[in-house]
Amino acid sequence: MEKEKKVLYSGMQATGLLTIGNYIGALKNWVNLNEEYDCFFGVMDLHSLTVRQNPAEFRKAARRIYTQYVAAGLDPEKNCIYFQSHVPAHTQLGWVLDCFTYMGELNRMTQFKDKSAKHADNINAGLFTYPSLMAADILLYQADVVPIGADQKQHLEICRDIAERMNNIYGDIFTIPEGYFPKIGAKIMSLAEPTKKMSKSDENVNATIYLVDDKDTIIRKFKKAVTDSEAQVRYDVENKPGVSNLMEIYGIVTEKSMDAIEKEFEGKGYGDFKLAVGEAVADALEPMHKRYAEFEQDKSYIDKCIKDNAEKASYYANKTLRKVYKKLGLNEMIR
Ligand code: ATP
Ligand code: LTN
Repeated sequence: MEKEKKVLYSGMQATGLLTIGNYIGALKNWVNLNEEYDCFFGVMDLHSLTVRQNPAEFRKAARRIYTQYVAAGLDPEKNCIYFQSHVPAHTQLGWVLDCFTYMGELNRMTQFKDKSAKHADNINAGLFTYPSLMAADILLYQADVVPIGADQKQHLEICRDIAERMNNIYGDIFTIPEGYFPKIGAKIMSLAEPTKKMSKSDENVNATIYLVDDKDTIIRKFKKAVTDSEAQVRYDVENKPGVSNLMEIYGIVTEKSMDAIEKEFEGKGYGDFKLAVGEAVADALEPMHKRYAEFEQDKSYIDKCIKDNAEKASYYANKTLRKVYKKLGLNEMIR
């Protein structure tokens, strides 16, 4: 790869409805990174197969996430945004990396333990080897930087270990990626249980603000958010997790500090505060809703982006894959 800029890689699983947690912790921070990095953002549909999906819903959800990336401001002409399944090199390298990943390493992954407990009737081999496919995603593009949430740290560590292991045996094959963790908004909490992460797979729809929610729904959900009985807007994560979470959300969308928010709501009740948070979030999401609706009206623009970027991603991915195959001693294809 012509490495004028450093390469950045990230992605999200392709299922469910994106939440403001995904937006604040990931998507929002991805916008404009393309000025500093060559950016690749995947819609990780193959990873989603580790859990059973309804085909029709899955197809729609993955496309919705792609469109939301673009509607949130990621320019598909400046960022390579693509479906993981459109680039076969991911599974091809994934297999190779499986052969360099130890069972003991995979056994330690907390996501594997959590998801096996949650889906006890479907503990499949894909769930177990999930991290080596994720390593392939990153290493195919020779990524330098990988912005991820704290929950993905262990997966990045295993990716680095696999890459170092192969570099030690075969010489320089892969760039060793660094994780990048957002400082604020790294963990938006559930509105119903503010000591738990807001998650798109939460069954309680009131716990979560989805990016597709309209203004009334957003305000209604914030009104229901769990707080405390002190009736004072004060930032104290330990003793007031609910209020502090709302303050963080409000602070991020309005760019106000926690001090400024405390002053703004001095002497006011939670009713006023929750309404203000709801309105601010709805206003922040409005431009995205507009753009999303436009893309839905005319699907051809997104179609073209999906096609062009799959080709672009394949070009870079295949280059790394050919290099790996060659280093490993696989015979080259005769053309
Ligand atoms: P699921 O519930 O399906 O596990 P999720 O909502 O936790 O999904 P992921 O697809 O695992 O979302 O994550 C996509 C990105 O969004 C990751 O970078 C992750 O760290 C970030 N993210 C997810 N939830 C939050 C949250 N509550 N606060 C901040 N960032 C989040
Ligand atoms: N495992 C991640 C999604 C993911 C990813 C990646 C993130 C798959 N491949 C490569 C960064 C880089 C998740 O569950 N959020």
